[in-house]
Amino acid sequence: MKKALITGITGQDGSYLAEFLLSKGYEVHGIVRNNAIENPEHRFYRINHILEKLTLHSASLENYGSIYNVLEKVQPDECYHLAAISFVSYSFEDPFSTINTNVNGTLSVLSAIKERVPRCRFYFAGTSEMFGNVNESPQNENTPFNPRSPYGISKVTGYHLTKNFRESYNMFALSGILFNHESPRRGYEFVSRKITTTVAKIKLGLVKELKLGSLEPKRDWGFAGDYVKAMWLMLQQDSSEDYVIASGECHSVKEFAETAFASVDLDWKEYTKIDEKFYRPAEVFELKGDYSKAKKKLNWEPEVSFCDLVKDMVNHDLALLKKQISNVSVVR
Ligand code: F7E
Repeated sequence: MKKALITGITGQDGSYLAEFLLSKGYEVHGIVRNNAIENPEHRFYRINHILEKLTLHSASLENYGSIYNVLEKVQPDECYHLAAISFVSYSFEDPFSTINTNVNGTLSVLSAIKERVPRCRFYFAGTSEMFGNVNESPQNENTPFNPRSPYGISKVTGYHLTKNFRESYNMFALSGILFNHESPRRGYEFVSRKITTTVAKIKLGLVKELKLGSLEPKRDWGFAGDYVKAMWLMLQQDSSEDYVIASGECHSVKEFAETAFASVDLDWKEYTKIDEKFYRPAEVFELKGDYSKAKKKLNWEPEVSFCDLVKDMVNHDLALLKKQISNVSVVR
């Protein structure tokens, strides 16, 4: 039985990946922070349904010794390094934590693998934010990086660390350059989930408006469940190479909102307001991925369309809110 170790297992991608690897017969281990163990109900809500099938280890990306100990103990065949400070806006507010966690955390995992399990295959969660301000569209594996945020900079550094360990120590280490990927498990701070949950609240009469920053930026939005399959496929190849994973379509924030409101027969213009507090100091205006290498070499393609993704997220949020409302009435 193959063993996989996932950092960031409690997040959106970690939870889908854990489910996927369990379905493939893997023994799945995850690294979680101590405060997650102290507050399991809140922190483990995405993995509660599979908790009994997982082995969790407490460690911190900021503490090399703790990562080293987990690698030594688990001896995984594959390691998926997904844990990171991933909210771009927050990275402007606290660039020090972002750089520290994302850069030193990646270096810790790579170093521990090199020392204790050099045969372990390593996946680094790269991102389209590494491309930043682009001069060519769509972006592929050869497009130059020009990051526009501390988050993007931290991920470019993680990408180069991964490449450097591959080249220097002959490790099977690669980066998946994933464009935006969403789902009903997405955190509420990201624009997709903020829109779908607020649309559901408006539909149920719980709130009156949706406040957003800039409506013009365009993103290439796919379904997270599709993207974790690509992560796994990358580690099953004969050689370690980097891959762009995307839907190949791009839509503006405005189109996302329009589609979400339309799915419950509401007009986005009546409810959406601009609030400059959500503007970023430096914006990335348009990203669109070219996943042709993944299609050719991994035989991977996205399965969920933009419209279905948005509708699924709204429907999920409607059902969740209705359940919460009925639970409150039962308690009363
Ligand atoms: O913003 C604009 C915002 O925060 C998308 C992360 O997973 O994908 C994600 O990064 C766009 C930006 O995601 C609001 O300015 C407008 O242009 O949902 P987001 P992101 O920054 O694209 C990449 C691939 C990652 O790797 C990241 O970890 O939407 N926007 N109004 C807003 N964004 C937010 N969050 N909130 C607003 O009110």
